[in-house]
Amino acid sequence: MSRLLVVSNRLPVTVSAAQGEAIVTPSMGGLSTGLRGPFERSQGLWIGWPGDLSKLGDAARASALKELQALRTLPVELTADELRQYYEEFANGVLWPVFHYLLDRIPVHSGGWEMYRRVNAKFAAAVAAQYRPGDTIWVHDYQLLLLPGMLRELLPDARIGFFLHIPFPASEVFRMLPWREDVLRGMLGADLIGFHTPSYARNFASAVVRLLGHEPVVDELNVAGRKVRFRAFPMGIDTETFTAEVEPSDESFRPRPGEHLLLGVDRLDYTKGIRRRLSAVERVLQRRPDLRGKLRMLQIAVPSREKVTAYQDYRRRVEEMVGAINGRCSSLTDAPIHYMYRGFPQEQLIELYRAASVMLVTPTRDGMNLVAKEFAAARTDGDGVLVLSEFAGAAEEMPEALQVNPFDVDGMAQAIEQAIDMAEGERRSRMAGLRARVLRFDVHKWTEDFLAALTDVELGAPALPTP
Ligand code: ADQ
Repeated sequence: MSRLLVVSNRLPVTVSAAQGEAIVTPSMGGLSTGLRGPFERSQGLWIGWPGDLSKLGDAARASALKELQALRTLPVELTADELRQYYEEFANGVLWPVFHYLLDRIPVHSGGWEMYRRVNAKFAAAVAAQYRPGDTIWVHDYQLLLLPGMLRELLPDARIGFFLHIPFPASEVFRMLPWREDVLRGMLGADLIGFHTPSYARNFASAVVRLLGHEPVVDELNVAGRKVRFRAFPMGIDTETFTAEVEPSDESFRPRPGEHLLLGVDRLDYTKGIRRRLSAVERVLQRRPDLRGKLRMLQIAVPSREKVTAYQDYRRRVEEMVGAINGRCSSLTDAPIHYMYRGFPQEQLIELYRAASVMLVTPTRDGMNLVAKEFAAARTDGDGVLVLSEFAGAAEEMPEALQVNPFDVDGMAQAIEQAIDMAEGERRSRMAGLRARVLRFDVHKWTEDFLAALTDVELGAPALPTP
């Protein structure tokens, strides 16, 4: 079996310091769970940034490096300046808004490109130093768009896969990026390029035709005599985790009799549509006095990219809005919006998914959105309603959700009312459809399909989760 080299901006472990000691904790992300099987079987290696090791003393640092090695991870250390320009300024400051169609968030002076290129080259050198003929390299996400091209130059015969976890925008939007040709050429260094949905793959094909003049034949391109394939591989979740029984936590949330719990769970990111969602909930409260005191919205926002100004601003605006709505709609005993700015242990998230009457997933754009899938998987009781933005990649596979346009706040409010009023029979039949697909196309199947396509093993017809 070919050894798997996984490359991502972050390693699947977090290094922290406590009383002078380094603590290395594996993180529980979907990606690391999905890759665990092939990674272990192939005795693979994961290459990425380990977090800031600079504050560790010599002994703690040496022990952290030893532990990372034992976990078969290879740290690419980045200086504070590299991190600021490559990650914060360019990847999160420029690429993230362009790829999510948020053109007014693109800074007037987009900085960081040169450093983005240099850090991608640093990753390329780290990968090339580890590479042995026969290895399979799988590069992840928008922080490393140039890496496949750089690797192709260093390792002309390597088998390289690339997966983009965020949307690939329409070519009309993509071409606004000043470095558009370099980015496409970087991606085309791969043998196989994966996207979450067929529409992103089509957008990519159209950008390649328009900007580089390569004509694809179905899902294949010929780039200087080399075959490059691109296709949708919709990512799934670790269903075993989300269908498991969980012990009630100390902090269990129990809706009062007759109370409807509306739930939002997101990274605090301006693409997640949290403000529009809150506004829709307020609209429901205004239109339906009968629901006052019976409707509670729980919004959990996990802190994210706190050093980026746009995220600090967005957090402030969300928090002001929570305060304003509660100021207008609370009674002496009740506030309708319950907001928490922190991460939650997975078991508690599962409990909340199970307690919710309605799950609100309303991003203005989202590559996939795994929360929508986690909610469906967690509903082992077969009940609960998902309100889902049509601009989340997940919408293409989840037609049984109540799909909404987050730019139409009134329409969203109507969908929330429809969800609250929905008869049990309809709730169950919609949920059964959602669950069947989520459980079948899980993260292990995603990994298996991508790696099978990358290693050219034919598994029969591509198994896309078509509704
Ligand atoms: P994200 O933008 O981070 O991922 P998403 O797919 O929803 O978005 O994944 C978020 C993950 O964080 C989920 O697994 C969720 O359980 C967890 N999470 C959210 N809030 C939390 C909280 N308060 N506490 C603890 N955990 C929390 C990017 C893209 C997505 C794409 C994924 C995978 O932006 O579109 O689906 O990668 O490719």
